[in-house]
Amino acid sequence: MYVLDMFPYPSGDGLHVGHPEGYTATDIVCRYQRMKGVSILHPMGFDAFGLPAEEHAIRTNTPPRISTEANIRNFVRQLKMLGFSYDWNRQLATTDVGYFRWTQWIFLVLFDTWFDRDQQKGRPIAELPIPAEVSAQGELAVREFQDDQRLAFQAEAMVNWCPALGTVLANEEVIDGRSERGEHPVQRIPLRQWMLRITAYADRLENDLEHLDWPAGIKKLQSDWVGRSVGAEVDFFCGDAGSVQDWQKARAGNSFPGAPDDQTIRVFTTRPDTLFGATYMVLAPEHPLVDHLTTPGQRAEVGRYVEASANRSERDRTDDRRKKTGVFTGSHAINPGNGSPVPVWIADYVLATYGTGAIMAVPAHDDRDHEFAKQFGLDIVQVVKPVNGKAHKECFSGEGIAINSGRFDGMPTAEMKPEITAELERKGFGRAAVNYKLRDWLFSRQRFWGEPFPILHELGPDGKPNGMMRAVPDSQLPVDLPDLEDFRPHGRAEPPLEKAPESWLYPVIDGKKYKRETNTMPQWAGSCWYYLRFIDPHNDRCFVDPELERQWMPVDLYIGGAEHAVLHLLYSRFWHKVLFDRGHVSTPEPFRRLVNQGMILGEMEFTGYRDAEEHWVSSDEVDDSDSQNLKHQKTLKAVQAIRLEPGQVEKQGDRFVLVSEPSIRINSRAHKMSKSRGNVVNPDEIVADHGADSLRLYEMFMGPLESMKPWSMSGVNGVRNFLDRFWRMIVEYQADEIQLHPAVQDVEPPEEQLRVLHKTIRAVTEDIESLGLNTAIARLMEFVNHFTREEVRPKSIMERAVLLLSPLAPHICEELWQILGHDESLAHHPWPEFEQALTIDQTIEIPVQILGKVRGRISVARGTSDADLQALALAEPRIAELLDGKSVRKVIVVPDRLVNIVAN
Ligand code: ANZ
Repeated sequence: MYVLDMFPYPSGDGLHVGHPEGYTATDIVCRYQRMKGVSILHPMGFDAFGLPAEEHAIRTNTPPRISTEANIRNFVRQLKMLGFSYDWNRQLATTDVGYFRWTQWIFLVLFDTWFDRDQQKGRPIAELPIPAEVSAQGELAVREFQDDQRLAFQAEAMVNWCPALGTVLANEEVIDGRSERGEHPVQRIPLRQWMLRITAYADRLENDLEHLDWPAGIKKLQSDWVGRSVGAEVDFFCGDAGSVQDWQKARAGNSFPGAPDDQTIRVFTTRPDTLFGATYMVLAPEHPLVDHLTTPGQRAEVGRYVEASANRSERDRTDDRRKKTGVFTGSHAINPGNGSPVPVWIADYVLATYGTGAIMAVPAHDDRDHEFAKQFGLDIVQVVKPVNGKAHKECFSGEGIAINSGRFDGMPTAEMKPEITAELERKGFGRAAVNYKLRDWLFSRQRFWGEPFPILHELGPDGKPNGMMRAVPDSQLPVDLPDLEDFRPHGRAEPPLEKAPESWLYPVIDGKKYKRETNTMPQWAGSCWYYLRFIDPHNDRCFVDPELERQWMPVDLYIGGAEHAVLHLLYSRFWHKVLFDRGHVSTPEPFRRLVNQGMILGEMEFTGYRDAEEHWVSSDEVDDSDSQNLKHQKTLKAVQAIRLEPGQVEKQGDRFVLVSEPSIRINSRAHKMSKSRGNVVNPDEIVADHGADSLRLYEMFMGPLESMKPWSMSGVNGVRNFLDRFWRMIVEYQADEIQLHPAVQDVEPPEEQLRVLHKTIRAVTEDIESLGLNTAIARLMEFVNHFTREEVRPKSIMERAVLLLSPLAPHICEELWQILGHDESLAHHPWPEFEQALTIDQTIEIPVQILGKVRGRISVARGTSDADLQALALAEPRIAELLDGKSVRKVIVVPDRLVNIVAN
């Protein structure tokens, strides 16, 4: 069984209490499964490239490797302190040269692969069919053709360039035109970048989700991220009014051209059925036809608009709260549905990078178009009405029945979509089309602390790169980072590695001089495949031995935070599929089962008040000036409620409210832990004060693994108390000597006690299997409550209790195991078995019905015969009373379940 944690970024702050949450859960599963005799792979490593190390390096003027390694040492110390049973021989960091050598190798697999759409499969570039006209142009043309098809390719991309940070930023890192870190201005500039063609795998990434045992929410997020949209492409004529008929004639006979010319605006729509309601069109400001279609009178205004939108991020442009802006180009196009001329506008709510970068606007049925049309006084024509009702006055975006649509009137939306698409196809005006939200993955960064690309640029006669590239030969991997005196960014969109020594920058290979690629890979690269390297971490011949890979893959259980729902989990699935297609791994998916741990919030900030009679008062009723008879309390009551009702944290707006009892809503809130709030809990302190087992146990006891829950110091005290009681159930101190408690005796247990034991074994076993770890602990607490009251605690029962607790609290249990007389660790001792019969209650309560209504209950021994059940039911006093004077027609008995009496 392969049990994997999402490996951490080794930040300078050390472990956060959020880390041990998932790590404890997987550790419990591993310890339990080992005791069941299962062979376990449970590794840990570090995702160690990334900005903070580099920024720390710049601030302190030390190479990033030094601080990274110090941070890793601290993380390892903390992880060991918590007793996680990792196989430390497999420890790795993405920054290890011996690791990123293989990250570079996998990059070269991507570089060597093209995607065959017919086979839906990645194949070696050598197998790419070359069109005759390309081969005719010679070797250079062939290589260019191949380079354009590779899964790793270079392209000019609009990027968010932040001069102050000296790097390109992801869209998520830019807020209102400024960098999230430091709030520096960000510009949109075109830059030659490495891209990975993840879009080729869009359908497979979506379809293969179906077979994964992942939370439904994560699957939906991934599916939305891929964002498959089915619809049609439609061409609108936008040339000279006089030549529209020639254009239409040329199109007749099913000739929809591969690319539109400058007389044609091509749009993508998911609602071809609304074509008759398209009253205007919108081009993205970057659309290639903007210049061509702008009339002289509009030129100045259009120019200003295009310039202004260039600096807005996509996220900003599609923010629905922003007022819509746009300008008229002065031109018109012809609606191919009804032949009407429609004005062509440009507006930044249409993105150049989605669909065709142009839309037909249907203001009666699309909210954004509606808002735009209202603002600029454009026509709004209803073409769909609700199935049962009149056409809406405002915007109706649902499906319904066609109106104002010529021969399609009366047709339901679902029927009209394929009908009108087929008609457009016949006329050569359109075709069915699919679009994806997923974009190709911008894969290069202008930073120092990342994996160098194993790519060489050929030099032209002028000594500058001539645009041709080759892979660094396998024998020359890894490409290590050079020693750089100065690795800080410098305000130009140029990577720090440009300042590397000549010998690094211009290697000579096979007698030929090249320039190295100087971008580095993003932090995501190393985490895309670390789970494979864990299987065979020291192999220097290949990235993983195929035999071992087949034995361990796929990962059986992967636990980590939900913040990785899309990027990491999508990127690694993509790489895995490429490796699968190329025969390097044996499974199409890497992670069979995924579980997200819930976020741990800071301690509740208690803002509840009680009046003099101890009644809760809402905080806005509190008059601070008279605090005489009001007590502002951080009471035990609130804290206990968290402990006793795990998961009972309710989200209200942006805060989390705890409901302790149905009638009382305690006014308190918990926030995400952050340095600025000062609510961060340090695991080192918890372990120093309460012990590692208390931290492990508390993290599991807070609530269901997957729920968000607030930290509570009194909760930690609570589990520590439990561990103390567990200890004292078995151990006693006599004059500083630890010895077995006198109640622990080598005797045959009575059945009563065996029943408690076997029920506990069963519950804990089932809870661990289903990751219900909080309830497993609750069951052990009940066990301790029972046995601390017993005068005699048979040793064989105490031993099994220790085994049951051991996956959760291994340190204290190993101690107890020794005290109970064992020399060897319990880690591989067989897990206790339960006897089914002993786990079932002997006396059960059975409902007695009269004519199907429950009228009474009888307590009987399990397995009581039908005849006895019938007799007992009829004799039950309340039933007998109700039956008085009636005649019993029939008695239906379901053994151990129910008795139903038919009487009238
Ligand atoms: C006409 C229409 C009528 C549309 C209607 C919707 C509703 P999804 O589902 O996200 O794929 N669209 C197309 N390309 C666009 C672009 N580059 N920028 C902004 N919007 C674009 O969305 C597809 C719909 O989004 C398309 O269908 C188009 O508007 C718009 F009642 O066309 B629709």
